[in-house]
Amino acid sequence: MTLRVGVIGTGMIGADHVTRLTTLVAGATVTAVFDVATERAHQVAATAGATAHTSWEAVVAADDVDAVVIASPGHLHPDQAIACIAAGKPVLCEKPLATSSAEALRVLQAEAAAGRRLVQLGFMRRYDAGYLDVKKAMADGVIGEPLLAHAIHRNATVPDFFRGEMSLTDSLVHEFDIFRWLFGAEIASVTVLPVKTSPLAANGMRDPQIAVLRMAGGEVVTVESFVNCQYGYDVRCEIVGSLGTVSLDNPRTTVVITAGHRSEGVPADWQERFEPAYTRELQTWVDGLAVGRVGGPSTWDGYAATAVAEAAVVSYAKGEPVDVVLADKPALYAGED
Ligand code: NAD
Ligand code: ISE
Repeated sequence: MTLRVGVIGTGMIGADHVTRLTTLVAGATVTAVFDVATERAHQVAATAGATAHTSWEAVVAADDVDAVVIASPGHLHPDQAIACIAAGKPVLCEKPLATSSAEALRVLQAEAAAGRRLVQLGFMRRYDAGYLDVKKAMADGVIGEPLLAHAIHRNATVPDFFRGEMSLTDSLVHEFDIFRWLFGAEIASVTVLPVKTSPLAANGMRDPQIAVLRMAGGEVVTVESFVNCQYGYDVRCEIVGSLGTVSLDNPRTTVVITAGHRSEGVPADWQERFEPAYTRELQTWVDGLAVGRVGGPSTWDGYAATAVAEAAVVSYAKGEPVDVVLADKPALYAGED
């Protein structure tokens, strides 16, 4: 049976998800979309043969929508995800789950009260071949006992709507999730260190920044965030263990060697770098729903990552370490990885 999907938000990633669901993912079709940018919504709907609705609530309620993708701005995700839960419709909600831990907790409580998982978070890095290899190497003991990690997350530039704290709440939220997943532990505290600001930092942002994460198991992760680095999209990490290290580099591209120079490409943006991961994420979601299963990054993961981002914003303001305090984990999420 074909999964009929409604998409809320047809901006950059929403439109990409419509294209993927329409052309790359098996077993799904897009039947409904909504965006406050009406013209854009109609254009995207036309590419998929979908109906452009007049509200996001109408997408959730539509009889020809079995499941929903939320790709609107982060502060709208809680109300939209809770409406999907209330309608009993599975939802793939783009990150972040919310822009505050209190809002994220509202979604968590709604899903826990429903008694079954309906929400998967769009932490697509968990579907990236490179991160999966790193996780396997750590689990297989190849590097001995993992002790610490270094990571970088650089964007060439940011969209106009990007402001102040979004490098922590919208970009580094990926690292907050991926290191919880790699180390299999919560983040206990976060410190954001001021760095000399780039003269090319957009919108008055403090950019770059360094975040230091202390995992509950004692491991430490340093993460550089640099969202106006100019030269391309660059996401890397190295896990240091008691016997060696395992690294995630940019995917291999063509190498050109001429006249004493060796050069290779850098991905332009997240679309290029993580395209296979987005498609695998959506295919896994669709395949799971075909057998009545919701898996992948959960509402708990979305809540925990949002709580770390919130603590990072406080640390950014205070210039000191801030503990991450989490609510009790509902039984619904016990034993999930
Ligand atoms: P965008 O601004 O390009 O798109 C957001 C869209 O939502 C816009 O078209 C806007 O008009 C629309 N919108 C605004 N209010 C709305 C409403 N009430 N209902 C429905 N739509 C509404 O931004 P984007 O980069 O596509 O980001 C969208 C979300 O996806 C964000 O939460 C972002 O963090 C996330 N995202 C995730 C990844 C990833 O790697 N997983 C990458 C990019 C964006
Ligand atoms: C964007 O929203 C994403 O999620 C990208 O993966 C990330 O690299 C970028 O910094 C965010 O703005």
